[in-house]
Amino acid sequence: MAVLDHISSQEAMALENKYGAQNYHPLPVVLSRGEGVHVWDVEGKQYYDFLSAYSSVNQGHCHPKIVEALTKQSQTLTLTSRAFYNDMLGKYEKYITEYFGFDKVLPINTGAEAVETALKVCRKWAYEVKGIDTNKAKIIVCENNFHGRTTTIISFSNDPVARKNFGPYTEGFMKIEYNNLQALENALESSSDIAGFLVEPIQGEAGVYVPSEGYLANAKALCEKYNILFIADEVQTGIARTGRMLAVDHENVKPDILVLGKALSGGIYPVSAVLANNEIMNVIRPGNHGSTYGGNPVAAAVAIAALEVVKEEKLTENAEFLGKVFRAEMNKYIEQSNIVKLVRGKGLLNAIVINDDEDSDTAWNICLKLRDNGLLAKPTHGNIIRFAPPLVMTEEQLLDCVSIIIKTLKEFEN
Ligand code: IF1
Repeated sequence: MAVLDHISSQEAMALENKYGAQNYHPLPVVLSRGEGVHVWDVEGKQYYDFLSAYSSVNQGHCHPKIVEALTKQSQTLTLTSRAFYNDMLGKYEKYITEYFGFDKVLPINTGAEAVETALKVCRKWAYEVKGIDTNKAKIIVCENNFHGRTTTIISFSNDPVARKNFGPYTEGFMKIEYNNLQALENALESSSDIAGFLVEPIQGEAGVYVPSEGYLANAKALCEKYNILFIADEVQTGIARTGRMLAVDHENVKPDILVLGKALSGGIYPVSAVLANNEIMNVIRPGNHGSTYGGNPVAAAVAIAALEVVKEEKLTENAEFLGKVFRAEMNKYIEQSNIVKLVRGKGLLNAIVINDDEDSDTAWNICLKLRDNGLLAKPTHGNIIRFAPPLVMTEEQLLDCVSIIIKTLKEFEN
């Protein structure tokens, strides 16, 4: 078989199972094309994408403007490394810092790398600006967090699957309950060696867990009171997903360090970024941090286009509007449903909680049926299904999706 020959779903899955490390458990569907809110499998069946590559494809699959930026730049100059200047990076840095209102950006590739970058910046700030004794700095994180898969990040995860047998772990983190301001204040009072508070404005992996109103604003105020950095991991919630440009905008919070990834490229290329003002970012000097591909010209061109699309197509407003429609329609159904307990979320980052145990396979089976009915979603835990379609969806398409979801759920009512 020539490598590029057409293959069936069965053949494609068999190849992945045989030759790929088994670090995922994908839903059995093999995709070969995407456009806007749709993807198609190798047999030509069309689906609505309700995962959007974990909120990366906010701008829709293969957005022509972003693809054009990629194509054009990739025919001109792709990678110089940061050993030299390139003519795209500065333009991008000006664009993204003005877009989000920070003095400086540190460009990098993936979400986990961006979180690592933020942690390093925070620690260096703690020693050089705040004045914490060498190697004493602590960063507060939340229970049930998801910030990526590197050794340091899994060191402060409490998911046994993510961390077991990957030790020894990185020190210097304190874990507190999410959505608990008292726990945050207690932690802040417990030590003068605290450098930062790393938080997801909505916990994604935990099942789209939205904190109480005021949590983020009050947490930020506490951080200010104790002179520690508020680090917002907006890798999943950022870039219009929750009906605001950033999820912290719902509470008018300005993070000290902002972490972005995923939709920063619209799913076209791995692009992530850490933004902060000078008094923080200036602790980073040549040689302190970097990555061969970070800030490459293709990434710069793609990210500018991806951010332009968000504004040009008013994706923030669309996510806010469609999210309300989605939850209202789902709530009407849930009133008379035995199988769905509730829907929660903000904008187009939502989840339904299935009325079954965490270790049941009901959510998985519902996702298989949704697939058969033309809509792709993935369970998180055994009883939660995340719904995060591209933000370029129309109201008519969303209502079509709602009817697919409800029709499917009805097959599971008892
Ligand atoms: C996988 C979840 C989503 C993230 C936040 C950093 C990262 C992520 C808030 C790291 C990544 C992903 C990775 C993905 C599954 C996924 C996920 F279910 F695990 F929680 F989106 F919902 N901060 N989230 O959500 O970014 O290094 O992956 O670019 O396959 O592990 P990355």
